[in-house]
Amino acid sequence: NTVNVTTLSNQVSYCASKSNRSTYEWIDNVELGGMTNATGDNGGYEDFTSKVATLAQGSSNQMVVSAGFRSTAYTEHWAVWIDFNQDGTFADSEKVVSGSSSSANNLTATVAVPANATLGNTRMRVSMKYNAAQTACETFADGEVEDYTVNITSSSTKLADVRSGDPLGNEQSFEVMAFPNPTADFVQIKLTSKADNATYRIVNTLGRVVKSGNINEGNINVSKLSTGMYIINVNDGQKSLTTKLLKK
Ligand SMILES: [Ca+2]
Ligand SMILES: [Ca+2]
Ligand SMILES: [Ca+2]
Repeated sequence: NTVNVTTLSNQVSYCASKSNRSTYEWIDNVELGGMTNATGDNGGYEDFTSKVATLAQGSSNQMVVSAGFRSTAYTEHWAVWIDFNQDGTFADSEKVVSGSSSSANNLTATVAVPANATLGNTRMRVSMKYNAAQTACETFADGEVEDYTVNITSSSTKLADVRSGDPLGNEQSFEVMAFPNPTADFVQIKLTSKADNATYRIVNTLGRVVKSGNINEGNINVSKLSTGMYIINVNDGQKSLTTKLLKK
């Protein structure tokens, strides 16, 4: 009798991660290790593990990521993990890229491969989340997640390609801010998103709109409002953003 034994060496499964909405922002480009993948809105998650980036143990590699925006550009937080020890989990130490930007340009970052990374094919997760930093297994509101394959090789036969782009930075992230706050007479409303024609409504605790207009008008006179707490609701043409205002 013959017994055939099949060894499932790389049959690890990974946690799920996705966004619930990618209508307004999505990942539109990923480049690493000879692999390039320009895409559109993939519905919050896409399995691109048929795409393989080749990286050598101990090497330093230029990576490109890029956001696509429907119209308004928002601050997006980026994170990239590579499962270097092929154990099926993305450890904190396997996070190779992190940062934030509201640029739609190609953004560059450097990916360092440990000298003891396990050889062969493994998983890379590229995550872009609106307005806050993400974890590797998170389902979040807005943004996109794409999974790829990375082939770890023992030696580098060529230098890593040098891609053009802007360095991925660390942009401060808030949706909407009112200042000064508290205020007695005037307030200004500031967004991190680059909306051209955002409108605001100031709503009292009874839910009544006491003032409204376009945020580009500059100083908003609130001197006639009663003292107390208000909600400022901003519509940037796509999303509804809120913050609180205390009237002195
Ligand atoms: Ca995409
Ligand atoms: Ca791992
Ligand atoms: Ca882009």
